[in-house]
Amino acid sequence: MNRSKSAAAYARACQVTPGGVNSPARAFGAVGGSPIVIARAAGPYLHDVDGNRYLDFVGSWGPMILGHAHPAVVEATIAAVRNGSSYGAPSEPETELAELVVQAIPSVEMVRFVSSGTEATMSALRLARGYTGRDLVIKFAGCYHGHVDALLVSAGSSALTHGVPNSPGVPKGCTDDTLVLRYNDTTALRDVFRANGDRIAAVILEPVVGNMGLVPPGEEFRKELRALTHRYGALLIYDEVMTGFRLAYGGAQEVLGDTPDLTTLGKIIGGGYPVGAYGGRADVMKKVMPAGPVFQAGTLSGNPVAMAAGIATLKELKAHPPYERLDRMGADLEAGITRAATGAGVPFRLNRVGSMWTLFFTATPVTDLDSARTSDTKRFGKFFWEMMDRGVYLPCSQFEAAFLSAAMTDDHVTQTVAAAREALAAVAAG
Ligand code: HOZ
Repeated sequence: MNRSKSAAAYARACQVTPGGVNSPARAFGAVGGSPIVIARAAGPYLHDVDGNRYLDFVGSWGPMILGHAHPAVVEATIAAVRNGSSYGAPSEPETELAELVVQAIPSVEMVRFVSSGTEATMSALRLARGYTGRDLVIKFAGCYHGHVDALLVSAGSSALTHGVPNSPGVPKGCTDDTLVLRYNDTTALRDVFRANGDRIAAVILEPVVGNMGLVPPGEEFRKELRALTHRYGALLIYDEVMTGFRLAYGGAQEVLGDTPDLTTLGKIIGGGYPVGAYGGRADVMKKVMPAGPVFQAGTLSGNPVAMAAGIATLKELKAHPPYERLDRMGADLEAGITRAATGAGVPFRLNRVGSMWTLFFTATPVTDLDSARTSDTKRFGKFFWEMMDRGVYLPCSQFEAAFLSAAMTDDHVTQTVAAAREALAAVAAG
């Protein structure tokens, strides 16, 4: 495949932008080579500046569940922008999207829109601390909650991919109140609550992790999280920036049957535009300014064009729920890749929940960051490029989740399995 125009465009970007990208997850640092530069996207496909077409399993890292340039979303945003692109004053689409979110997720009684997932988790954390009057927060190694200072400790996603799970520039004071535990480690959770329970403001986690690769939660772990936070008066925050409206219309918490106190959202609720949100129990949300004393603000929060894209996306998901079909296609993909990897003799674990999945190059069950790190990332890099050469675009890191979109069909799954069969044979050959 000729990627010379992408290489030139990337080299040009590197002159004026650090590392040539506006977010490190895109930089291909973990798989070698330079990123493809995108010219356009439609349905299940990305098209690069060289004219190559790729079946897209990244979907902008999650938002594009309907596929790219879905007609309903395109029409809604064009109509919205004709009415002006930002007001800095209340508008009805903000309330309409809030109502859709509140109807979809029973634990979310009120919601506040922001402009990114990072802002959502940062604000949820401040609110939890303001509400409880406590400072300590528990996070889990390998979970990623955006680039919030207090949570940039043992972080997943591109922080992990690029080897800086604890970034320079984060003052020690910002993370002194952050306790980091192993994901799925119920015993450690009990111990920490026993020692510090009355000082813990919140526990934040991805209820299904996407940011160390896909890692599901254990049943006992989840039950204990809810029980301990209740017992000690701490808030349970589900970071559903990736899983919200992805694993089900009501997110991971619908699938798991859980009721967190606060939920953070992003990605899908913006339909491909910059939107984040945090919401939850009304008594907690009423502490947010101007209803309450906890300050949080944003000029572009509730932006009307982004709201229109979010509304169109959620309405489409509600009218034509793709979740069963996505899960079935995910199961077919899982079965096909499992057969291919077994046939190739490559040690692997394939984790999947609904339309999110990760192929780990390890024989160890992947349940937390340490087990994720047993993956052979060189093999992953080889697999990634072999798939690229066969027109399949996967996340460019072992420590990310891949996403199916509703624009994909059974034929796309069959094509991907065929590509994986060849790619895994090449990986096995070394
Ligand atoms: N939160 C995204 C998935 N892990 C990464 C997106 C980015 O950093 O650009």
